[in-house]
Order: sequence, then structure tokens, then C-alpha cells
Amino acid sequence: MAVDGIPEEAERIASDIRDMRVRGAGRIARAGALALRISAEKYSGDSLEDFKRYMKSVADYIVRTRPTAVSLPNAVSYVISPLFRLNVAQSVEEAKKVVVERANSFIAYSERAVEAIAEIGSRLLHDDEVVLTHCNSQAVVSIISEAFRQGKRVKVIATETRPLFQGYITARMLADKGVEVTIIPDSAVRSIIKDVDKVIVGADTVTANGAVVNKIGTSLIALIARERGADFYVATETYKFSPYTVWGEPVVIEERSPAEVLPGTFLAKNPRLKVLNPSFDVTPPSLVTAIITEIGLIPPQASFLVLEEMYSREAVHDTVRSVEEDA
Ligand code: RUB
Repeated sequence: MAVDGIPEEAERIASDIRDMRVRGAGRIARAGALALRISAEKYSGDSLEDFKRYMKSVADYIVRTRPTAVSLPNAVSYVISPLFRLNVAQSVEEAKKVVVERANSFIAYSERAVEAIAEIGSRLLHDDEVVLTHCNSQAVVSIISEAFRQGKRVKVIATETRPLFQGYITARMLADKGVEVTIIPDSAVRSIIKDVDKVIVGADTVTANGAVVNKIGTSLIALIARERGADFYVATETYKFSPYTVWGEPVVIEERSPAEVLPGTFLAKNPRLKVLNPSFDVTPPSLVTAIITEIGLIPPQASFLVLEEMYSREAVHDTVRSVEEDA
């Protein structure tokens, strides 16, 4: 249920995330931070306690839009958690300023992180290599684009990515930059893996033990890459590492509508048919060569250390180091 008084723009961002007009874990996180900023800026009451309660409901509402990518609760928590610390703001105006600054800081950090990942990841790619990717990840596209910009003639194989075909977005983005891209059906991966040097995929969540949650089909590709001996890299910003998994919380795998898999008319004619449409799967750390992050290339087994570095005991809910600290 929508939140009373939530501005139209923030409501639109929530429905854009829910209906996947805004998609991909990084973009979702930035959109969530923006929705909180807009909600704070447009708030017109003068009770600090009411403002905090209102921001908490907006935050919960935004987090509920899609369940799997931890970048969303991490971003939301980064933006509003200071409000709930003692003496951070004495008035609604001061509290609004805190939210606006934290949202801007998150968005700036996130954009810089993708650039850093592009820089680090591009060093792994060499002239004439063939890279296979799955779904549409901004982190992956930025790595391949950067390698291409440096003059490396990398070729890309993009899976279609059923049922919503996000692979077409990847293919178009890279082809527009001049990269040679070949689209394959998801089921062709094992047939073409002999031509692939490296697999690079994005992530929605990385757990404390280094398992990677990404678009459905990713774990099959990882298995095939292992069978063939091809490197399997994951490109992700550190705010996709899940602090919740440290405490044993399972990652919720989003189950989407059957209508994404089969046309409604077919379903209507076959009412006894069941359709499963899980949107993500889990790749175990043993199948991941390394994780490319903005703080460097890390083995999946070091994921807990990344979380430990990101979270101090005092501020367990701050999900990214502030841009100021970093500068
Ligand atoms: C997108 C997906 C992407 C990750 C990483 O799934 O699985 O690989 O979100 O993307 P959906 P990015 O299309 O269902 O959102 O690197 O852009 O954050």
C-alpha cells in the first residue's frame, strides 16, 4: 500500500522499480535513494518525530518494491539511518538536509564505483578475447566498454536472458559503441563455451560466504564455465554485499508473474498448467574466479572481510563509506 503524502515522483519511482522500467541492482539502488530525497524535500510538516516516522514508511515502501537486490535496502538504510541516531537533527529542516546529503552521497558513490569497476575489470580483458555475459548489468557493460575504449578488440556473446530478454539491452548498448556482439539463446551456452575466454556477469546480492545471486540462469553458466575451464567473474559494487546474510537471513528470490513466461491466452486455455518464474538464482563461491569491485579484485571467500570493512560496530546500517571519507 502506498504511503500517505508520498510525492507523485517518488510513487512513480516505486512503480518503475516494481514494473522493471528501472531495473538492474545499481540503478534500482540509485532510484531508491532519489525517491527518498524527493520525499524529504517535498515534506511540509514541522514535527521532527512525524518526519522520521514518514521517512521510515517511505523507506519500507521503497524496499518492498523488489525483494532480491540487497543494493536497494542497503541504499535506503544508508540514506535514512542517520535520522535515527541521537542528536543528528533538531528540526525538520535539519533532518531534510541530512536525507538530501546522504541520498546525493550514495548516488555519487554509486556512479564512481561503476567507473572504478570499469577501470579494474578492463585490465582483465585482452585483445581479441571473447566475453560471454548474461542479462543486463551496468557494471559488466562498463567493463567491456572501457576495454573497447582502450583499443582492445573484445568480442561479446550475450545470452537472450529469458523470459524478459534483458540480453537484448546489453547487446544494443555494446553494439552502439561499436563492439562486435553475438546474441545466443540461453540454452546455447554449453554449445558455444569452447569459443569463450571469460564469462563476466553482474550481481544483485553477494552473501557473506561469497555466493552470488544474479539473474536466473547465471549458476548454470557458471557450471558450464567451470566444466570448460573458462574464468567466471562477477562485477559488482560493494553495496551489493549483504550484511543481512551475516546474521543468517536468507536472500529472498523474487518469483514473478507466469505471464512473463507464457502468453496469457495460452495460460487461459490450459488452466491446469503451473508455471514457475524465479527471477534469480544462486551461484556458489566455488564456481566464481573472482569478484570485481570498486575496491579491487577479491576472491569470493573474502566477502565476509568486505562486509567487515564496510560496517563498523557503531554504524552497522551504513552501507557505503561516505564519499567524503573516500575523497
Ligand atoms: C538484473 C540483473 C543484473 C544485476 C546487476 O536483473 O540480474 O545482472 O542486477 O546489474 P533484472 P547492475 O533485470 O531483473 O533487474 O550491474 O546494472 O547493477
